[in-house]
Amino acid sequence: MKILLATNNKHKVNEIKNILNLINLELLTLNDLNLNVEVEEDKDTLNGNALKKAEEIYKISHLPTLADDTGLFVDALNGEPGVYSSRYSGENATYESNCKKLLLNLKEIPDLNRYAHFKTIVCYYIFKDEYFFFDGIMNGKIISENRGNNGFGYDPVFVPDGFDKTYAEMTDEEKNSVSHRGKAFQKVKEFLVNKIII
Ligand code: ITT
Repeated sequence: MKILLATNNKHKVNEIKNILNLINLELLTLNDLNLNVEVEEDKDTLNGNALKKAEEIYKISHLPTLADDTGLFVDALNGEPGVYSSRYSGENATYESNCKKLLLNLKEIPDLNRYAHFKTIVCYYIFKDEYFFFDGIMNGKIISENRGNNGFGYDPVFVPDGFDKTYAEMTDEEKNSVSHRGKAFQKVKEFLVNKIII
């Protein structure tokens, strides 16, 4: 069985491939199909963006498609950057500039109050108008400086609950075993194994 991953993010592709390592499943990327598509994430919910990405890519590829949308929700900032995590520091935002802005905005917030969570919504778009959602959340804290070189995005500033290292100080396997995306795609994996029998 073939499933297309609707993402241009190479880090995500690696994370997802490590989880959905099923014998009868061929996971294709946009790159594999030479699809140079950028879907605008203009919805105000993770579900809305995940569905939009999966549906638009399905319409082009006619393949069952998986898309995820993820956000970092910081309590002391009323849930910011949330759905707008990728462009938190503006149109030309980079991972570095986003982390920098986040740390700046949390400068006055004491350690005890730096709670945050990552949330992932995955949309699995199977046929026209037939799709399913899966979610994954990881709670943690935002530290006051970048630590670690692995991963991407806000990984260097996020310490998941139960650990004293950031996502960026973990190996891919460690991050996957506890992360928001790891949890959501484990649910996808169970769904594929149990319902579709691949
Ligand atoms: P797509 O092509 O799949 O849309 P993206 O990089 O735009 O890839 P998202 O919209 O899902 O990814 O995520 C929005 C931002 O949230 C992303 O740019 C990162 O800054 C951050 N983010 C997402 N997942 C993350 C993770 O696992 N660790 C750290 N930051 C993450």
